[in-house]
Amino acid sequence: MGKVISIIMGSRSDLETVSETINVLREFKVGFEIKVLSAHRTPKELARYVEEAPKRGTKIFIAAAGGAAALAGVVAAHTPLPVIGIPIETKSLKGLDSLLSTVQMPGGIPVAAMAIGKAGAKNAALFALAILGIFDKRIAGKLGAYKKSMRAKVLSTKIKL
Ligand code: RP5
Repeated sequence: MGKVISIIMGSRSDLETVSETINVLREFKVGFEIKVLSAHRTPKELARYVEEAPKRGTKIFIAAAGGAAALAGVVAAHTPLPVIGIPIETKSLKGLDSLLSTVQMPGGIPVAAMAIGKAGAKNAALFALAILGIFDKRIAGKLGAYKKSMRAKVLSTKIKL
């Protein structure tokens, strides 16, 4: 299958959050590549990377950034492939800044914006897998099993008061 998912982080400081994405992709044995590139600090290199990644096998981009988080939108501006955005939780505004910057895209340039922080990072991987699962029975089957085990875990919860 190769490295079908490309993860881009605005900064190395985003890695703690993005490790949630990586863990899920590893669990599902789906190949990915990961790169630090910023919409503001390295705009030209970002555009080049997004344009060249599909030649190496990228089918879906996941972009994680915090603050004035232009990253996912700029990635989407440079590719027709699906782009999933992770708004990183920030110290100053708790990630509301990142969320709004990621989700409020102009018509014509869609970004699938996830929740702020680690839940969003986990869901970015699961959402990418759901897209791949449309065409890949192995992934669809594993996703089904993942949800089944989550359901079983919730239903087996005992509360002792
Ligand atoms: C964003 O600015 C990055 O995605 C990161 O979340 C935030 C802060 O970056 P650093 O100053 O920690 O490098 O572009």
